[in-house]
Amino acid sequence: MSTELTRRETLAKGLALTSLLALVPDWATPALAQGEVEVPFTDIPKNFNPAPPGAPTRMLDIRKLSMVTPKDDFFAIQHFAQPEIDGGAYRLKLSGMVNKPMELSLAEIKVMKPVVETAAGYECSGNSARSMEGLSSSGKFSGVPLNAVLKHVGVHPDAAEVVLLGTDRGVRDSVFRTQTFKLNQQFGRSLTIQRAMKPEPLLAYALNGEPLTKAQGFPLRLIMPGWYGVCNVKWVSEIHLQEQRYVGEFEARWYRTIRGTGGTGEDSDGSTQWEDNEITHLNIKSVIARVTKKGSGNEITGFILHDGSGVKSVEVKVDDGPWQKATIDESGGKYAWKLFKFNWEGATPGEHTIVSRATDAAGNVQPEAGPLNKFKKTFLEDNSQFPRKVMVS
Ligand SMILES: Nc1nc2c(c(=O)[nH]1)N[C@H]1C(S)=C(S)[C@@H](COP(=O)(O)O)O[C@H]1N2
Ligand SMILES: [Mo]
Repeated sequence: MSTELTRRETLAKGLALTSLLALVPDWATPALAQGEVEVPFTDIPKNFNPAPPGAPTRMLDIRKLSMVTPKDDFFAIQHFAQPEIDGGAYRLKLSGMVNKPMELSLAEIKVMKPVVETAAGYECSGNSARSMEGLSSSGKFSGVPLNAVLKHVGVHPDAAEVVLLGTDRGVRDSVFRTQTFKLNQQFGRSLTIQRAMKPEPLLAYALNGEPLTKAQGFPLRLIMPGWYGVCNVKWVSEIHLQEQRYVGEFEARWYRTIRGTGGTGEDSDGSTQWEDNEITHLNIKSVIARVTKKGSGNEITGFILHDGSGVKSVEVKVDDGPWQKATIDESGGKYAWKLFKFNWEGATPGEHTIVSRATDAAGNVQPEAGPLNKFKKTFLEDNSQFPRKVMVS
């Protein structure tokens, strides 16, 4: 009883953040493939609804896991109302330290070369167990590399920062020392010119071969493969080049993680160095998404979010058993999420706890929540292991 309450309270707190608390029916069971029998999770809060009809925020029901997330299941989240943009009237403004300031129509952008398709898997940096890890998806984005557009307009030699501004804006509290201001702010994120000129950043106009929907940033968005969702600016209206650093709300204030290195991670002992960490590359994370009956055993399936630099292993642990290697499916491409499977033999009837952990090529091991929380003070970038409870019949 009390555990249930605690979990609900935690969930409510987390969801308040994204204004997602929906008191609607149970989390519907996803369609199973022919002959597939679900081994149900017992840890999904009763009132948890990942996609309330008409709600601007949508989570993926992770039990519907597939290598390519269908466009209507793709998660969606943003800070302001989703702007309605007329594709015909749309113009992308290129301003600031460019040789030829200009405005490009969607048709002009769509004929630019090269046309690149990149499969990219990402999550919101606020994704965690509180949202049942559903603020994540992986899809095939196509568009034109940002560097092609920048070369087209010509970059001034002193330009150091590429600012991408969304059409969306709204009134937000801005805190300066002891003062709070109500300011009308536009969503914006920036990249250094070095990062912007790399081949990966993509100005995407399509997802899975279809034009972006309004929720996905129609008509044009940035995709930073291997980075957290916040970097993927939707509804891009202007790209502005400047010499000084961009310090907008969503760059310099909101999307920072307070992280420690060294020592024990306790504030008081003085040996841990604390710093504000910019939210960029995805931290290695694996999540168990579904369990099904398979022959005499059960099959555990999940996904891995990563920064594209390689995943060394994923392991699964059942109850107090040993860590055992799972099989990784990397067929989605370098920056797509990876899937994993584990054959769970000899499961006894009753409730079990199963958990996964991934290790990336650099040797970073997905941490347990306890140790992670000692070194990370803010809630963003929670890549902790997510133990799940299932009922075997
Ligand atoms: N213009 C704009 N782009 C935005 C945001 C926003 O509020 N405005 N939110 C960001 C955040 S926090 C995330 S996690 C991703 C979500 O991308 P998705 O809705 O396509 O899944 O969009 C990013 N791009
Ligand atoms: Mo996000």
